[in-house]
This record gives sequence, structure tokens and C-alpha cells, in this order.
Amino acid sequence: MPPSNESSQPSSDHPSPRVGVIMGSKSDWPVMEHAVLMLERLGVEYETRVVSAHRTPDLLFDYARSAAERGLQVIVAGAGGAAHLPGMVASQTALPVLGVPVESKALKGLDSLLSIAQMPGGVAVGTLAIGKAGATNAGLLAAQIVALQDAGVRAAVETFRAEQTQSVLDNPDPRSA
Ligand code: RP5
Repeated sequence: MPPSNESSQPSSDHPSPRVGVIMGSKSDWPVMEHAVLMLERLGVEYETRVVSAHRTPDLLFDYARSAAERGLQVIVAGAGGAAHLPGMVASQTALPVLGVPVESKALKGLDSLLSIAQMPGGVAVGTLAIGKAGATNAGLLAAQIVALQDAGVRAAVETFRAEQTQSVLDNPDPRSA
């Protein structure tokens, strides 16, 4: 389910989400969807929401400050350009925050990457790669964090990794479809 800009309530895709997948704009969804796809594959409950550091700063503070008490264990935050969302969320919660730089039109996401990665010492954001790979790995890393306390998710991560390895070994010819 794509995120909504309009509701003031968290748009939970699951009743007890453990990962919050937030993004600065609806326009980030085609990239951030890949974090959600990975969470779904690994059976991790999540919610999605548009939260903008610049357009909805009060919502950002409310979301970040209430995240832990609502049961979230990790926040995945994607943004592009002047990508202040992950860092500002991290400043308002002790939960781990994983930042996904979304590719921007003007600077191809280098601006997003540097905005997210260059945090001052003392407020941590785990920065992933630009774009789809970063969103996919943010979903995977969020699941691995949840897996520290959930044997079912740990088994799903291990199965995913084993299947991925086997898929490469089963297809050694780079010319085959
Ligand atoms: C950022 O500005 C968003 O994360 C998005 O990547 C970028 C552009 O947003 P739109 O103008 O497309 O809404 O805050």
C-alpha cells in the first residue's frame, strides 16, 4: 500500500509494526517500495508513511518521539536532495535509523547520500547505498536487527541468503537468461 500524505495517523500496513518505513515525499515511493518488498519477503511487520523534514516538521517530531513506545524497533528513512529526514529522526529517538539516499534529478543522489552520511558525531544514522539497492538493503538490515530478538525472522533471513547464494551457483553462465 503506498503511503498517504493526508492522514494524521500512522498508515499501518500491519497491526503491530516493528519497522517504520518513512520517506520525505510520495515521489520517493518507487525507491522505498523496495525496502517494503524485502520486509514482506522476510515476514517483518511494518508501516509506511510520508514524513517530510521540511514540509511537515511537527509530524516528524511526533513520529520519531512516539516510535519506540508504539513498538517500532527500527526506522528506515528515505529522502532525496537536501535529505535531512533520517538525521532529524535520529535526533529524536534512540531507535536505530537507517537512511536511504533517494536519487535526485539534479545531482543523481550524490546530494542525498552526503546529506544522510555526513552526520555529526553523536547522532548516528546507518547510511545505505543510493536508490533501489540501498532501499533493498535497508529492508534487509532492518530485518536483521529485528531478528536479534525474533527466531522466525532470523530463519527467514538465513533462508533468503542461502537461496540467493544457491541462485548464483546454479546460474554460472553470464550469457544465459
Ligand atoms: C525530499 O525532496 C523528498 O524526500 C524527495 O526525494 C525530494 C523531492 O520531493 P518532491 O518535490 O518530489 O515531493 O524532501
